[in-house]
Amino acid sequence: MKGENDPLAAFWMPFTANRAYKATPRQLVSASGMFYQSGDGRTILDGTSGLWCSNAGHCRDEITEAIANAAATLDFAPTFQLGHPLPFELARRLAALMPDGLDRIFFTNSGSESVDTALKIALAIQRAKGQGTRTRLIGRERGYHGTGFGGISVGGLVNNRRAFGGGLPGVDHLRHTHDIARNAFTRGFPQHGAELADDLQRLVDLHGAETIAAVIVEPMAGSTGVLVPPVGYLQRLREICDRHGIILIFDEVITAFGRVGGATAAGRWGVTPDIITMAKGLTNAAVPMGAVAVKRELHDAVLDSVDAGIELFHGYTYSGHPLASAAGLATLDLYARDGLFDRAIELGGYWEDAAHSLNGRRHVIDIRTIGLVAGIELEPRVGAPTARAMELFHAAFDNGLLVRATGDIIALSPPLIVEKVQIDAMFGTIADLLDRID
Ligand code: PXG
Ligand code: PLP
Repeated sequence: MKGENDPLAAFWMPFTANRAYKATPRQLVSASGMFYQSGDGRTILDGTSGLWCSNAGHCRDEITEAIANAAATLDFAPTFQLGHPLPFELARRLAALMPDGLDRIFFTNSGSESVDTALKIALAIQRAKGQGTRTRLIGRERGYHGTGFGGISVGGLVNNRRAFGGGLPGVDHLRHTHDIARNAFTRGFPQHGAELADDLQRLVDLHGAETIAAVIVEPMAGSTGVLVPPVGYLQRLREICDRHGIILIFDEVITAFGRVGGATAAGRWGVTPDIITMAKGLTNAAVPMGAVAVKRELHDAVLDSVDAGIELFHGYTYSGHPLASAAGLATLDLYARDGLFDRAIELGGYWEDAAHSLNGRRHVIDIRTIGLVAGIELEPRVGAPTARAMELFHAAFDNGLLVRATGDIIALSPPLIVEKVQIDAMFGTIADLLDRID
């Protein structure tokens, strides 16, 4: 705007307190491996893989080169009624990493688009199977499924919903599984709470199975503050879905690509959903891309439901974009070559011990760990919930460490290339800051 002299004003930043940020801007200007460089010339250890996404570490040469080659060879080509080689190849590679049977892949550009795509595919599947009365979608309290209208409807975070009207009709929610009273300071899966999956049976009894298309949950809820599923919980959800013809969607936007060990949480934890959503680590976040994996027989039901013509009226201009596909292929190569899906398994014990060493520190009311993820829950400051974690986030950044703050929880999810000394540095910095922050 004419006369405006704040160079930061024009960018309306996502999920940001814009006025506060612009009063004290903190910027990242370059990255390599485990580290960012800040605008004021400091080195910042990345404790969060960016936003849970740069799983192989930053600016990996193999990925950068693949993107550059793709850009110079075929900058863009439509995938509506045409095609180009890379997404076919990436889909095949991705299908091979998915749990058995989930080998049909739809490409999107983000986690939010993957969620909306998965919900629409679930509705299309039910209709194709002659179950057109099944239009209800079930999410879970404290769930995060991105910011599309579908995602916020099934999501369970009140701030993400309340400004935006009623959302999709006919949505209901399971209760969340967070229970500090019974499960505080658990390592791995909490013992208590499998019975919360019976909420799905309660909703079936309330609404009738013939109205319910799908249930969507994060196998581990990340954004809301690292909620690890209770022992047996996901298995029980699977059983109830099977009993009632409900499609089970795992939102693996965070958990896929090595975060909890293995290619997916579904594979690692031995519970197979019907649909998996992914994004983030798929391309190491170097180019935006998401994907949805669907069980072949469910995909086939949709294809077989029309005699000729388009089977699914859905897609994005950039579905299977050449640069993203190239980045995805290079990323999967890197994960395989360097054994990165094993890192969370190899380092899990060390990580867990390091995180739980904060047990007993001031303000800490719970610590949760799984794979290469940790959630450190702080006692909310009286009269100012979330302020303490936000202060710690800023102080950590100023002390050379990037963490995530969500509510009163500090979340950590470093690149899978993290070394033990860096793990020590992360929890050491946090320990010092906990002593210093009121
Ligand atoms: N589903 C899940 C489970 C997610 O974690 C999305 C969908 C949406 O993805 P996109 O690509 O549309 O943002 C996510 C994203 C955080 C944080 O700090 C988490 C996400 C995004 C930004 C911040 O926890 N998760
Ligand atoms: N809005 C308009 C006017 C469009 O023409 C299109 C795509 O052609 C879209 C939105 C959707 O964009 P995208 O395919 O990138 O999601």
